[in-house]
Amino acid sequence: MINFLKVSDHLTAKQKAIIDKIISNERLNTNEGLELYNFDLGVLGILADYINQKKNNNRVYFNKNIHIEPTNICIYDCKFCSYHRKVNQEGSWEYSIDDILKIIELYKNSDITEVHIVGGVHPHRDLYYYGEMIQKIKNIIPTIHIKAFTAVELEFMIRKAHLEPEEGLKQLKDFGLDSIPGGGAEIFNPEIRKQVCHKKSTAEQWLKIHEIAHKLGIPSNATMLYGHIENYKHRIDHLNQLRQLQDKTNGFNTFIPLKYKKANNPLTSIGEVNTLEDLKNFAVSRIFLDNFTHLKAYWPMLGKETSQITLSFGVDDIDGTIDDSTKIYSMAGAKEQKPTMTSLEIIELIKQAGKKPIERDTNYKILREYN
Ligand code: V47
Ligand code: SF4
Repeated sequence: MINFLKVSDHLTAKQKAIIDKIISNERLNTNEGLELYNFDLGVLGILADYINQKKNNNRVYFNKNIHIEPTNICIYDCKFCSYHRKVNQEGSWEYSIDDILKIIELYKNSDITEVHIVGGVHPHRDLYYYGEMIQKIKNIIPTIHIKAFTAVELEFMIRKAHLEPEEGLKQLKDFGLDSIPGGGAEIFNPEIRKQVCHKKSTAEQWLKIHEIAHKLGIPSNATMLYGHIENYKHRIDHLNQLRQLQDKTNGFNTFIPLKYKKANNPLTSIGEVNTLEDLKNFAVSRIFLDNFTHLKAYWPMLGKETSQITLSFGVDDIDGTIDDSTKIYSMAGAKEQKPTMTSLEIIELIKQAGKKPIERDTNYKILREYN
């Protein structure tokens, strides 16, 4: 399948050399990674699919989860964020621990395997508050996997509790934290960070939290917010820093490119990148991140149709059934305003793409295969 590309007249010598490296399983350097963005989209798709098939065969994973956003109150004011509010500002909300436990009670006898908890960085809530929250969730459903708090939320709640990151993460693990979601990474480049999220955790802090978590046996995900003011160089630099940490720890489960959505935030006027750009970005990520097994398309944001197409561009995971409404994207104009998909719908969507649906747990243990 790949060999015909070697003789294609449409490829430059540089591109042919890159394809040779991919076929021989050699790592691409950052210049070669950058060159990937100049490839024809069809060629990129074939290369990304080739790598994905080697890593995951025809499998496409999903899980059964719920998302809870405890609050949109946040001390930061990221320019791409449509969701954050200050304390007492109109449109702010905060669920109490009891409110959250009432939601959890609804799922006591269901077959969800994961609770994903991400929200704003509340000025008055520290590690002990969130520790109590996750401990009480586990009291209600002891087998549930708690994937909670971005590195940015963690960095603040641990600092507020006057602890060092390692001690803080140890305590959260004891409270019941099982893994860490990938948010807060945005784009690691300091100049871009200064312009879009200048006050919050630095790239170094984000990477350090994940590194320590991995050392403590807490796996995590990684994200990249793309399609705003960054350029391709910033994206490859971001992927490279993730690849370096993964070499060191092997603690990342999956990489999730997050497409910037433009509604109701200060960056609105720059608009959104198109679907072809999304597909290119998924394919480049799949090819460059040779030490990540999984690549996730987050369907509530991309929409069901685009997510289905990404399955031919290196993606092997389309997240979960997400049995509630997550506001961080709907407020930014995400495709799915009320994101729910039943397992049957997800299975059908994967099968239509010619792939094999697999229900997984958070750490990619296979729970059920569908033919
Ligand atoms: O860090 C905020 C992003 C992230 C916008 O680990 C936006 O499985 C697009 O952590 N347009 C938080 N994105 C979400 C997150 C997450 C989501 C899905 C799966 C997982 C996982 C983690 O949301 C933030 C930021 O990058 N975000 N505003 C926006 N306007
Ligand atoms: Fe706060 Fe997260 Fe929004 Fe930034 S993206 S303002 S940290 S809620």
